[in-house]
Amino acid sequence: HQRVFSGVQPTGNLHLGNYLGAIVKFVALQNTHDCIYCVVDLHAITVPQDPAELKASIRKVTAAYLAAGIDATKHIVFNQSQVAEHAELTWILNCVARLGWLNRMTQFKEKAGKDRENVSVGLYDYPVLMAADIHAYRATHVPVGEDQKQHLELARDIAQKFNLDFAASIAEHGHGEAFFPLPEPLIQGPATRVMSLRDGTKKMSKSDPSDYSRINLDDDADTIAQKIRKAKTDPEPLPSEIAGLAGRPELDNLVGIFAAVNEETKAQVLQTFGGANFSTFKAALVDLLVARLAPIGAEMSRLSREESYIDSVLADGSSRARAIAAETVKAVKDIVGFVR
Ligand code: AQP
Repeated sequence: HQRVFSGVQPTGNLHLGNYLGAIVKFVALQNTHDCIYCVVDLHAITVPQDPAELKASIRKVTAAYLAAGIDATKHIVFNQSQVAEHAELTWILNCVARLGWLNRMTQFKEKAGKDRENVSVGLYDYPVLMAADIHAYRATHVPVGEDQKQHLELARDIAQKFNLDFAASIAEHGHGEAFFPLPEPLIQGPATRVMSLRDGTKKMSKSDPSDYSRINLDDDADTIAQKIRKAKTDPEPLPSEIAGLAGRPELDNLVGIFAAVNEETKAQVLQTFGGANFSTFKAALVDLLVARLAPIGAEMSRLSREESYIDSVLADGSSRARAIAAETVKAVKDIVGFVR
């Protein structure tokens, strides 16, 4: 049985990186898989959050999921904190994961920065909570951006160690040779790592202080046009071969964005625009982005006035998610040897 799980943190405005790296894939997978899409609010509080803003962000990410085309009736959309099994399974997996594995996580090193003594224990444990998210549903496929690849590998290592450590008990309880599947990361296409519009070496991110570094999903047409016009570039025209993107990270990024939105390869984009100057290419990119994002932004703004509807989607999704996660946690407790 194939099951997809993924999530987005409610930590601010969703941007084009989240959209192309993750949400577009969430939408496509609905045709072939059972999908569970989570708003990972427990992950969000690994760094300080204002309570009122957190609540608004949870609803906003939910609205973005629905506006982008996720069907919450055929699949499951919910927020993590409403399913206690995520936290419960995290504890058990904390006792499977090794300190040495977590010490190698580069996202922790980046986010903790120099103030390592002063970040939350939760920030350090973030990848184990992510493993629990996936394993609570025994998910087989996880669509994510490139930046989450290392965390996915950790989730596989945890599953594998659990399966090995408890192999006898797993068999004894009728689960065969392995209890947790090793989840496959789905990281494909020309925009698995969308970069800042101001600096082609930095990832586009919610926490970048400059709003000009990113396109938000609910930016209006004028804002999108202005941000793309101001996006950093170089003075040369576009190359017609992919090799010509080397050493031009800002150009590479814009070509990747164009390719992802237009559902073609970077090589195809360069066949069309090779030799063109930036103003021509940027104008075409603006048209493409506006056509794609305007309906999503409009629907997000409509849904922002439907708070009780959003909350009911999350409540319904949470109860369906809980039913699956509860079965997993019961089985895990039996395997580990708890009395219940
Ligand atoms: N720049 C990106 N390009 C491609 N994919 C991206 N993702 C994030 N940024 C990019 C993918 O979006 C999904 C949800 O991300 P998240 O919100 O859970 O985590 P994040 O990576 O912490 O997002 P940000 O914007 O970078 O937030 P801050 O600034 O707080 O660190 C994930 O699948 C992620 O890979």
